[in-house]
Amino acid sequence: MKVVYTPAHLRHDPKVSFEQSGLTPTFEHIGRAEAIRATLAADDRFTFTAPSEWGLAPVEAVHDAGLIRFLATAWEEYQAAAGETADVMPDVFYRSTLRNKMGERGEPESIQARFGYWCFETTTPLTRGTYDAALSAVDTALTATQFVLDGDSSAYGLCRPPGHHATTGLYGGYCFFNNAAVAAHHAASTTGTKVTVLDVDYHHGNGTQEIFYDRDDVQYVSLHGDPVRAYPWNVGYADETGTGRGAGSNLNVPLAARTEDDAFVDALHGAMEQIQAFGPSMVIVSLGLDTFFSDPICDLALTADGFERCGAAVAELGLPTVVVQEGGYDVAALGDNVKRWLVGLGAAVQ
Ligand code: SP5
Ligand code: ZN
Repeated sequence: MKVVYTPAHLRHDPKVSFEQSGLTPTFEHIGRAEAIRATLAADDRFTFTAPSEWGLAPVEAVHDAGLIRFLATAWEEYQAAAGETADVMPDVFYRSTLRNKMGERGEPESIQARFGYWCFETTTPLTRGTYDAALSAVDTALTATQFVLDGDSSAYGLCRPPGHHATTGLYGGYCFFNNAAVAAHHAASTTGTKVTVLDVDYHHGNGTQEIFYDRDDVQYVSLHGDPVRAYPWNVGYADETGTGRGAGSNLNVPLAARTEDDAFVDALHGAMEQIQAFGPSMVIVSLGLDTFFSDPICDLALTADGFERCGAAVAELGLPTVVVQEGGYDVAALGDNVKRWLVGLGAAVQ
């Protein structure tokens, strides 16, 4: 199996974020991707390749031009306005209800206020090289997708930063550009066929859901911790099934705390019936390993064996499959957990 990786992710180097009423070291850090790289590089079933450069057009096809423009220059603008800062986060959020009877005014002028216009929470610091790293993660997902479009049965994009929380016009949840969504749009639009994004990260992929919610060419299917008790709290409920042309092409499966391998694999098989009914030409997996029993910020209870069973279950679909990296924060186990999932899918097969 080809692994698409680039050290460009090292340029996104957050150290501290504001979470649960205090400053904490970031759970999402460079060590995550480096742990995965080291484990896969030591196994000759995986062949490493660098991403090619795709430019901005595939990103512009999915994201608001204003968000892209903001991320491209925000670091420099903030440094010029506020002086040397390492990790930049908003302190005032844009809320449309603030102006209520006065109506929308749109993006504010000051760079401080613009952070709160384009970002939805406080755990996603912007650092000096974040924009370049985020674009390289998109390139990584697109390059893996191209290998599969060109005939490989599967490929893995070691994307960092992750992507599935980024919506059309908002970043957050450690995500800047939605790597899986850019890849899915690229595959669906260039082939004229249907594509499914299957999201098995612990957290609901609110961004991917929002991007495709009214479309009938990309199905979004997600298994995740019930948002009644889990981030991103406001999205990810079972009654969100799509709208307009997209009615019926969104499936959320919220799961109980401490869900174990058997129940998760059962839920995955149930979701796969909906994928078969949709009839995609390709599956893009948003792979989070934060469903692991010892993940520091999540509460499901999967094991490494369970991850291999999940990969094997997805292989039963018999569809070309692109796997893109999302979350997973037990760094000591992360490389092995990714490897087990990919081995289950069929890492030894081209
Ligand atoms: C890509 C991805 O996995 N993003 C996840 C973003 C979650 N960020 C906030 C999580 C807050 C969890 N706090 C739980 C503390 C448990 N002790
Ligand atoms: Zn997650």
